[in-house]
Amino acid sequence: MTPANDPIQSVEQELIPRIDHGAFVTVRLPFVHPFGTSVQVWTHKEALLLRLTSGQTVAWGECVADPDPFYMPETTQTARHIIRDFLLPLVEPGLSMGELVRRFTHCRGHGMAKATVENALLNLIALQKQIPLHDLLGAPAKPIMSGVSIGLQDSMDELLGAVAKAVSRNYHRVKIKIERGRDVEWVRRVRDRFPDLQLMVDANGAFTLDDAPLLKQLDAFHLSMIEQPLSYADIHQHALLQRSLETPLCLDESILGLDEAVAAVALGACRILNIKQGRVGGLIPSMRIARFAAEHGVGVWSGGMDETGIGRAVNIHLQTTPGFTIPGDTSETCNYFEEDIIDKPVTLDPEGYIAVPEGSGLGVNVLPDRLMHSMVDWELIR
Ligand code: OSB
Ligand code: MG
Repeated sequence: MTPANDPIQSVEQELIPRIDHGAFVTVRLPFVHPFGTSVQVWTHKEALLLRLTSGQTVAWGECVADPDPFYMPETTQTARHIIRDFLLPLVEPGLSMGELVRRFTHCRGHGMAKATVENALLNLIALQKQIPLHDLLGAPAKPIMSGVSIGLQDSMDELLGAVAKAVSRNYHRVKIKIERGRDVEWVRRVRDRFPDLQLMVDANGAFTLDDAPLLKQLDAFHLSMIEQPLSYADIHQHALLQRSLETPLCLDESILGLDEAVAAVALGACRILNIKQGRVGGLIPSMRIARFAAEHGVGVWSGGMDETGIGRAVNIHLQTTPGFTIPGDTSETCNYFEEDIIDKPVTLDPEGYIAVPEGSGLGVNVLPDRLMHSMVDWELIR
């Protein structure tokens, strides 16, 4: 494809405007229910936000890192350090976004920090052009499929109740977290009660290859996939496990960018990829991974990080782009927060679809009073 008709090349050619000010704002929003995984139970979303101004335009980017390194090595503090001391110094007016993303590769890892800057800049460019972010990404708006990620529950009744609620809302698929001891029997109970539900599980790396016989029992429940059963560095072990399972494996934590996606697909470590744009360095790297996956018959979906409305809107815009054919972890705002920091909370239509927010940039607006209410820290940059 020539740049004119290749959406990835065309977003890479977008030029960075002059940046007048940058600031970090940290917000802390209580979850409506604690979110339990095999690695941590989170009771709050503490998010680092990057605020960039250019003339009259204010654009936000959300860092998906948590304050702790339990899901991924990055934290809100490492991201702040990398953004302030290594990434923002590479941002120059007139430089193309593609060139910036290439410059970022000099800094190893830190995909969450990179995505924060990339997201804020793409949002800024879209706002200045007065077009929605999905247009900048070269994709028309369309209804986005919904999916909910249900955390580990204390009892079977609570789990069945949470799944029943999601089913009544018409979510397109339901994901339940599993861990050692809350595994096959828990899945069996959900499957018995909801025989036709598009159901999947996510272990966040709780198992090892020695658990292959246990994981094999999950084949009986026709799950759409098992997400990250083994640890984050175990791409090869996932390939060995996938050979012994009928259920597709999906990698989340193991995929830091296109290189890991290529390795995983070459090894047969998964048949599906969870692309969290915030984990792989942003929207442009996500579109590259989605294109690679489509060329190799690998399904992709957009993961989530319990983001505030800023990051959630970014994930929604990403899902307008080619390749995102499987329902992701994009669910209603009310599953996470009583009050978000933006207007236009995410809701589902009666068929379970999510509308892309209309308007320039992300199409959602940060509400100053909500922001002040949940702000725990701020810092002017330079
Ligand atoms: O493994 O996908 C995960 C949230 C935080 C960290 C890791 C994960 C998750 C989720 C929730 O599953 C996704 C969401 O609802 O945003
Ligand atoms: Mg996951």
